[in-house]
Amino acid sequence: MFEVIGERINTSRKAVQAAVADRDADYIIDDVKKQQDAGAHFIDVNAGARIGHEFEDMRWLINTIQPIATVPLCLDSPDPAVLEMAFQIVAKTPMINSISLEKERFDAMIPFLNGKDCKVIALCMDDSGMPSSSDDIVKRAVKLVEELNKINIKTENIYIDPLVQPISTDSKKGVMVLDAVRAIKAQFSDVHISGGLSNISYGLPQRKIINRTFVALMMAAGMDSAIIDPLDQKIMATIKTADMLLGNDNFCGRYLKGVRAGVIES
Ligand code: THG
Repeated sequence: MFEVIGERINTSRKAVQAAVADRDADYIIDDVKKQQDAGAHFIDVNAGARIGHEFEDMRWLINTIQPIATVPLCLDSPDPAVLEMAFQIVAKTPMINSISLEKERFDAMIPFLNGKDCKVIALCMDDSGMPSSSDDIVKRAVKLVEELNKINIKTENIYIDPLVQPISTDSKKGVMVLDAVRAIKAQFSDVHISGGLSNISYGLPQRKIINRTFVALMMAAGMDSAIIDPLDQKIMATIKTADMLLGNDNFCGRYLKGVRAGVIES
């Protein structure tokens, strides 16, 4: 089954930034409840946007969300100190977002992750920057799986983020990542593929139709999780429908439930 990571608790969003600055717990609680009701399997929490406040903002957000969270959190920070603090105060084993192959980040994250029994998002990013070919994405994914396996993170707990790039800059950026996902899944059938999708449509008009068409294509290639807005009913309907069509919905049960709930319509 496809896993939705709800992206809304992120201080890069203006309303969330204001709520965090004002310590408006009601706003945050209401938003998380809506994401859970809409079917989020994880709630991403990113407090990175208020420079100099990330540690305290992250602690406040987690303490605010924790009492009403019915799903695990996805702790979204590049800073191992922030992640360690957050890891200590969550009730359910979280997902860690993220590790990459950038040397400084990698060297700081490996000791943090060593021995932890949690899910990890691993970015196909290294010190040379974004991947520039399908092969490049695959090589980085292989390296990430090997390195994480070495510190006893099981392949089934690894979520590779292939790093989607704007198709407006190069018409092959879509097939580049789709080919990579197929190759990664051919090599590691147990690994998950996740990440943000909206970069694909950057620079183009009517972005949401691009994003939700792309998620269906990515799912056919092997993506089984994504960081999205679960309150976007159209992308959620596309995901549920694609999951059914790919054979992941016994007796079309979740599809039919979505139709009866009024969240899937033609
Ligand atoms: N991969 C991984 N983690 C990630 C990302 C990724 N974490 C952060 C980000 N990308 C995914 N999360 C968000 C959260 C919110 C928004 C986009 C991605 C968002 N953006 C509005 C926009 O761009 O128009 C902001 C509008 C507003 O201010 O409300 O909402 O790729 N592993």
